[in-house]
Amino acid sequence: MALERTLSIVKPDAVEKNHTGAIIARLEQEGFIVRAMKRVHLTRAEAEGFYAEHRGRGFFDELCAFMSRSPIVIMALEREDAIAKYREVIGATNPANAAEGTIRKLYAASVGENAVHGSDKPESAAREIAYFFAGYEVSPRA
Ligand code: DAT
Ligand code: MG
Repeated sequence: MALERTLSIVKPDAVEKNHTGAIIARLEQEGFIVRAMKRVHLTRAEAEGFYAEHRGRGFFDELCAFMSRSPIVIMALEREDAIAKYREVIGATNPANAAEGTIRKLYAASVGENAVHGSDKPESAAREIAYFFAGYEVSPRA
């Protein structure tokens, strides 16, 4: 498996609880390289654009209100098999179903406020990284 990138977000609930550093430390322990990183407070429209695939679902308004509630920390991460490995490390969407020791099991309170985001497939990772980072920020020389 070649090197791959995934888009990671430490969501408002985890940033508010000061878990950002612990989550990044865990990701580094798991072999992820932080290729790009920033802290931003999304507008509602920016959150809606990011989660456009979920528009029309019952939880969409709640999700976008949550994601624009307070700052988030966004990272482009790199490692072998990054997308699948990252989803393994964060655990199931609903923390009640997440395996012991996963980031969501450790830090998330509910399915709506579940501490972290991760891309689900290569096409999503490419779109999501381009949504938040300019090309020069994630270029091979960056
Ligand atoms: P994931 O973040 O694990 O990729 P997803 O893409 O299915 O999960 O959904 C995106 C986010 O939407 C998820 O992290 C939390 C929220 N969400 C999903 N299902 C929900 C539900 N049934 N109730 C409330 N929020 C939900
Ligand atoms: Mg998803």
